[in-house]
Amino acid sequence: MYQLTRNNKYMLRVDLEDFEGRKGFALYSSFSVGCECAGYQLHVSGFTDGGAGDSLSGHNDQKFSTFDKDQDSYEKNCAKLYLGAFWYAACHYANPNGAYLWGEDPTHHAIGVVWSAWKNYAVSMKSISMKIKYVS
Ligand SMILES: [Ca+2]
Repeated sequence: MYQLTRNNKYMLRVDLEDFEGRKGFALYSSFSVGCECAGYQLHVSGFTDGGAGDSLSGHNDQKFSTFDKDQDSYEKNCAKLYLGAFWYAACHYANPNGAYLWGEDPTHHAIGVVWSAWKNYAVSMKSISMKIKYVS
């Protein structure tokens, strides 16, 4: 992703669908990912609401954290706490790589496929996709 986005400008579209068949999206006019040397840092800005709200701007400038590489700003490992891998801050507003929970499941806080601005932290999405498009 770094090689792809480092020299050119890309926009990002995040499409979401819940288990009731409702759909929403979020657009970002600028998206890029930094090099491994900088922890694959996320750069995202220019939000436009497509009904799903903004759950990604809060992750801007964060490094990518996984089970085996904690690069988030929280004292614990956000990837382990929320069963995902993402540009966690301390920890998340969205958790696209979280556990697939088939809708609402508050058993364990925020471990699902969460897009909190739209459905809060207890609801897991049926689908989420993040697509980038070349701008210039
Ligand atoms: Ca941490």
